[in-house]
Amino acid sequence: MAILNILRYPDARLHKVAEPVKVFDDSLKRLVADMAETMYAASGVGLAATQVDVHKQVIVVDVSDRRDSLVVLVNPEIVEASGVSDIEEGCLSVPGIYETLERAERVKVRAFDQHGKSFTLEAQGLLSVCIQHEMDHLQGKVFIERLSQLKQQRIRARIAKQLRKSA
Ligand code: GNR
Ligand code: NI
Repeated sequence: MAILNILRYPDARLHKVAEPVKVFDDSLKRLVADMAETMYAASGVGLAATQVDVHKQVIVVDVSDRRDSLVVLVNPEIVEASGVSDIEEGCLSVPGIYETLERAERVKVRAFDQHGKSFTLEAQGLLSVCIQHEMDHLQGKVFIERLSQLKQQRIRARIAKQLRKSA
């Protein structure tokens, strides 16, 4: 297993659109294991393959306190969504920035696991919001890009300032 490098906003590679997985081979299983290790090492609740510069529809999520409930979603599709949630979101690709977005409170997701077995998952609360956040990454969208242009401008200024301080 290996800890992978997580791309940081603004990096153009975060805007690539991920391709569906066609073969469930050993390289997919290795990617999932490495993504899980990377997510746990970074104390994140989710990670999309896009964030580690692999442009395939692969997501790992674990919203449990004990960090023992890994969910792997390959080629995920939202088949039902309802309600409105406003959980504050953060992103490993945009460290230090937390914003609340409008998301569905409940989603029903159809996906495959890393072995190619199909399943459906009904999620609510943080799990639901996290899955929506990760599916945005697969479409090349970072969560702050759903905010108003004014808010995005302010966030870009904050990130530039953080970068200057750390330089
Ligand atoms: O660690 C993360 N926390 C989080 C909190 C609220 C909503 C979504 C997330 S996902 C984020 C990890 C990440 O960047 N995934 O892409
Ligand atoms: Ni993210």
